[in-house]
Amino acid sequence: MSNTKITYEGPGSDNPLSFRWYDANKVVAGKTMQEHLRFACAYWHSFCGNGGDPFGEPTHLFSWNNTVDAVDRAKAKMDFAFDFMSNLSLPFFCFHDVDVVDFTNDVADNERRLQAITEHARQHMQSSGIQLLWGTANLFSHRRYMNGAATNPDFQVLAHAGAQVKAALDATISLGGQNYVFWGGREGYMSLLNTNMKREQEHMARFLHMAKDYARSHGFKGQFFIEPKPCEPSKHQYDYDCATVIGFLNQFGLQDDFSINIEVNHATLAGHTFQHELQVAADAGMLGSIDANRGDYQNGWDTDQFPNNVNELTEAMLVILEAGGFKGGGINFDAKIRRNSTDMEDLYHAHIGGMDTFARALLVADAVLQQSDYKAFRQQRYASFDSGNGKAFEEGKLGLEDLRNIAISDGEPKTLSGRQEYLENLINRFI
Ligand code: XUL
Ligand code: CO
Repeated sequence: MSNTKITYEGPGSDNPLSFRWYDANKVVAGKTMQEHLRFACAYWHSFCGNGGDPFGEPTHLFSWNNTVDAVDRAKAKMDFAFDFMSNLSLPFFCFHDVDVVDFTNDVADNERRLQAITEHARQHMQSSGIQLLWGTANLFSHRRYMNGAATNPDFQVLAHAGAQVKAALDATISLGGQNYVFWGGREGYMSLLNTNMKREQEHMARFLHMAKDYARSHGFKGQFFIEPKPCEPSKHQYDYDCATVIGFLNQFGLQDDFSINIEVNHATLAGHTFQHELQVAADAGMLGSIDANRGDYQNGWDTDQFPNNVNELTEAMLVILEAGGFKGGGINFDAKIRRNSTDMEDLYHAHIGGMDTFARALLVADAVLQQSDYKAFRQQRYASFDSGNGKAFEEGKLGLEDLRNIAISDGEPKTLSGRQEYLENLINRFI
């Protein structure tokens, strides 16, 4: 597969190794598809995920795993990764520190390893043109983080988290990374009986300020993203959903530097639709980036499957387009092929499917916005606030007694349909 360049062949193609909808340079709503979508490959799933699950050993066996030296092994993996991403014309990638090179318990040795692989990444980035959408530190896999990282009750664990974030920020900055992500998988608790929630959250805020101050003083101009998730692996995670994160950022003075990276399957685990979470973030001016995947309707955990539902993604693209796009971010495929998808072709099919589904959703959403009365209907629904007493209410010119008097003088409101089925049909009309 190493020289298989995937190209756009159009909807009529029967070639499974081609794009039917993603046409990178096609202009939609004033920008190319590539500029709108800013696709990124998630290093951890595509090049580290081995298909193992709690019940079974790895099924995805990579040749580089036989290389003994850690940095050489990491380089072999990276050579493959850039080949793969180039074949798919993926413009960005995202990584955790431990995805790109294996870590030990030795802080200084880990820094050395990360610097070595960062140099290798720089060469690949220069020759391929692929850029870093965001970097991050894995503060949840090592056993020392079992009680949290920045929220750990033991300061020495927090110090280790700081060392890792410093090194990951150094790598991100030196590679020209556009953003930096914090996903707090273990920043939460398993039992409130042993947890001081207030103190832990204050520690997290202090830690985030330290990271931000360090990065800013080392020239980092990008956005920091918090990635909400309600649970798993912790029973309760502090970054539960977008609304919770927005409250936290505002409470601790982090709102100017941080916005949100919204993951589809995390939204649904929180009991929300993905588009709900997008809208909450957009309304707060914090729609930073997205982790694209999908969950499974029949179970309640993070299955991280590749996106394939045009209808749902069209609702998401409507929010993204109306918000004016992402605040520095893009669409990172935080998704994995199934345990029994064991051929390299499967990884290609997965990304092609995800990219095509988003491209098609973009086209449909743009058509809904441009060619239907979707926008006009939504505006008209609130028309009673555009003039008269409704306008006076919005401007803060009425009191509660005024509402009472208007209720009497203007009588019983008309019954006004929300037209949900009509609007749902609009999406199908343009698919
Ligand atoms: C876990 C998850 C992470 C973050 C980065 O559910 O989504 O991979 O995206 O740490
Ligand atoms: Co994610």
